[in-house]
Amino acid sequence: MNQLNNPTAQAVDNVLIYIFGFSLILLLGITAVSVYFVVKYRRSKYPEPTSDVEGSWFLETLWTVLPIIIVLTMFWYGWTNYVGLREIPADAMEVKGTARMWSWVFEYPDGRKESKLYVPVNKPVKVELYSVDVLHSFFVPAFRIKRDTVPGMESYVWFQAPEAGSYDIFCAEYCGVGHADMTTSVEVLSEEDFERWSQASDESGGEPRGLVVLNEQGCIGCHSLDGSENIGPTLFELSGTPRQIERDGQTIEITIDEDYLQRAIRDPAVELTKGFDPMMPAYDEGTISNDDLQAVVDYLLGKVVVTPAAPSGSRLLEVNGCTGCHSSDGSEEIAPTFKGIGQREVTIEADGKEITLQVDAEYLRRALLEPNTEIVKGFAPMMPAADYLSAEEIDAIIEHLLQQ
Ligand code: HEC
Ligand code: HEC
Ligand SMILES: [Cu+2]
Repeated sequence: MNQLNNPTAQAVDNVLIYIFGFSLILLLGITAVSVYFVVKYRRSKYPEPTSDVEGSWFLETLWTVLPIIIVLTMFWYGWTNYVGLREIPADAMEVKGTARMWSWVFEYPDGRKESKLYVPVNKPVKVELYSVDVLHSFFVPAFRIKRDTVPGMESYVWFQAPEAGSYDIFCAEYCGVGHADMTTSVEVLSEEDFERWSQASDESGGEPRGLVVLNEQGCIGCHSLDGSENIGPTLFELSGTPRQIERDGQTIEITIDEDYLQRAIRDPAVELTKGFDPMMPAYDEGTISNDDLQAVVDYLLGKVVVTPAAPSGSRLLEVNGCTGCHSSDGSEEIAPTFKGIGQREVTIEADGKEITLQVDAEYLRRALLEPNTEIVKGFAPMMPAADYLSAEEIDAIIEHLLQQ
């Protein structure tokens, strides 16, 4: 990988090469001299000691001072580069990285959560590290960064990715069943891609359906949404507004309501808004379905409150680490699989008794919030209580699981 612009990797590599280089020179040099003397002064040639050297101030000083200097340069070089690894550049972007059994979750300042770490290229990124349960260790070999996450303690690393691409993230803690499965990646995006990614309204938010239809059908080409008149009347604040319309050659006054709007879209030529030409095309059911028509009308009447869409269950399972222990393909290494969970009977152990029951919403709620009062038979009580989730998130997960 291109090491330019990869400051953390450069720092570590330089020190490694420096220390390793000196060690190699000393190893080879000392070994060579030893071998040379062993051969030269072998017993068959010199059965008795011949040297009468009393000592040499010069040599003794040299081989004391020189190694001290070399070792001190190693320390100095290592220390200054280590300090560089701990000093965050001022313009660094911050992401919170949380480890849990057995997955990573990355949380952005706007609250967005992802199971992969998305970052822009050539920008310093600070990852604040936390653990909610046991020791884990955040390790990205490509950037030569590794740091333990300790429950109850905050730590951090930083890096700057030199090229767009995907770089492995591992958990380097090996004392437990699942750390080795905690693999994910740093997804380095170009600046434009990252911009697009940040703006992409993920599952939450997004445009109301009515507005989407208005845009898709080209209504906005003739109608404004801000009060200004165009080829057609503005569609701003229509609810309860009086209108002069021409019907059968007569001008009458009406108040805009749902029925009127539906007629205005399905059969625009029948009632013309006074002062406008009959230019609006009719939109039949083949063009705009009844549902979409309703969405448009609701939107125009201001009935649509833009609320974030309900969080999607499958995404919640991923970003909250549930899929780190639970599979959806039927395999059961650490925990029961989610496959078919909505339809099955489960045998649980509670208060020392075994009970078999049908999985339903109530059972799932208990399994999520008090996982250790009823233990699924055959599994260890290792499930963490999901009490850090909001009520809506819990509902969304339960609904999603029941459909599995
Ligand atoms: C080619 C231009 C054009 C397009 C495209 C168009 N309209 Fe119109 N629309 C008009 C004109 C002109 C009028 C006024 C004359 C009339 O009532 O037919 C009008 C009237 C309306 C009215 C009645 C407004 C009022 O204040 O009385 C509604 C509602 C409306 N349009 C909705 C829509 C919707 C929804 C779409 C897209 C599905 C759409 N229009 C597409 C030109 C257009
Ligand atoms: C550390 C691993 C781990 C994590 C993380 C985890 N679980 Fe579990 N889960 C288990 C184990 C082990 C069991 C079975 C033992 C028990 O009942 O406590 C279980 C049981 C369950 C059950 C009951 C399953 C059944 O077959 O009756 C549900 C539902 C469940 N988990 C949902 C979740 C959800 C949702 C999340 C994420 C918010 C999650 N789990 C996170 C380990 C985990
Ligand atoms: Cu781990």
